[in-house]
Amino acid sequence: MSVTSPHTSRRSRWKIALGSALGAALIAVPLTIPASAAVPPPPSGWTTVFTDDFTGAAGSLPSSANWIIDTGHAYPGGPANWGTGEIQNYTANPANLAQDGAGNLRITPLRDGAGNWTSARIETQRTNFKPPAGGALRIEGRIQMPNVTGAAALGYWPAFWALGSPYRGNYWNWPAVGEFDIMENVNGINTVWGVLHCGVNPGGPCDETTGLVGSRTCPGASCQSAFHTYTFEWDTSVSPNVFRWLVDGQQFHSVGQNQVDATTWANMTNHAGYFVLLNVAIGGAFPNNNSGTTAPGPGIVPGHPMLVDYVTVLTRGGGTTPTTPTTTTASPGGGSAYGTIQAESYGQAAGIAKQATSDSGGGQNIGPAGNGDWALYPGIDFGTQTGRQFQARVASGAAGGVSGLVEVRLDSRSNPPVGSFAVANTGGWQSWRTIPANISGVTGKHDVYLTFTSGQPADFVSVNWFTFTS
Ligand SMILES: [Ca+2]
Repeated sequence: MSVTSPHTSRRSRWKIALGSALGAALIAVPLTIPASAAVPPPPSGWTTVFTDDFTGAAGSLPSSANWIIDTGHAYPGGPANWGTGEIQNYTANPANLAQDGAGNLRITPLRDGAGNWTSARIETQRTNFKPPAGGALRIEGRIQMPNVTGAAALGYWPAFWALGSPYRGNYWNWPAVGEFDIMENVNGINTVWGVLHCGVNPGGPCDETTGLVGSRTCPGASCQSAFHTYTFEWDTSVSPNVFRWLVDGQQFHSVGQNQVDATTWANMTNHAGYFVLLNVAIGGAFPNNNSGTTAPGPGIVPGHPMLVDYVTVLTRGGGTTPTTPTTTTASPGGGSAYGTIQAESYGQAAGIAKQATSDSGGGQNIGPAGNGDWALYPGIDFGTQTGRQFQARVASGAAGGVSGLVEVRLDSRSNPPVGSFAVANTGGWQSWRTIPANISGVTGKHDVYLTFTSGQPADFVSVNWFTFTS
């Protein structure tokens, strides 16, 4: 998925086949590949860092601890039509997005009686998927594309992909932050496209808005008629470093570090990492350019889901970098989660300074903060309503390529974050913006920790205040 301007060059691989295909009878063909499989154990030397097997109850949404559900026609403040010209409205309706009770997630495009399209798009809460230093990262999904071809498929655009973490909350820094299209497909063609987007748009080292593209037909059964395993690897254990794209274990595309300039490579690899997305778009630049028509075509048939058996992320090699913060004094804290919580009101903190803020409202902010720093706000009350979003007022004068995560954890710094967002330079250490992030539903009273995580040693964020909404 190119996220800003329309693709211009991925065109004319396929012409609409009107006629004979339309008259063909529907024939039920038994699947020879299991519809759902357990996530395979990590190969020797690899460690699983994220996995979702989508084994929830039929009709249930995917885990909110793992996934953010994107809705509407754009990110708040982001490019219209998700930057691609796609026409559908994304929803959190189980008709568009649900586990099937048989081990798969289904993303189903639908069209209502007025001709309006809906579908779904999700992205991982985590934005820090990257290889450990000197190691490798693997992002893998077992997916069956919407099982529809020909004129009935003209306008379908399923995708399994990843975006650089600084995109979240900014939305205007593409393609410098990097985009890995692990699996893209349009118009029901028996082809998987793998794409790297990077650098500047248009043109640049990644030939935007096309990107650096590889493709092939699916091995064995078609991409549409069967599950296939789509894999992306980022290998820093070899020189030059390399990105690889595979389908069913067969490599079909690669881009080496020596194929782009050093600054471009650094800008897409030196931030906190990537988040993973799954969606089925309808219409937009890629299906248009590929067909030479305006998608969706008149013969499109809604209701064919993309099935996702699992998504898993693995790393190999490198070492972990434990953080060993030191604490300062405690205070009683308390207060409502839904009021404005001044960042400098923390009870305990590590690596945090208070300073006068020039943000509206004045007072103080905390920071700059960097990897391993944290602040504790004890006894924050979410009450009986369910807190589902976190917003923080942040600023960053971090150097180019430096970014990190602002994370919310409850009751212990060793608990996994309930939500997070990525921050890179906002224009200066007193250039403030409010960034939202979903959190998994929270009720009751908790000790709230803000924790700061980055792959770089430099400080990356200051915080003026934060709040929660239900
Ligand atoms: Ca599964």
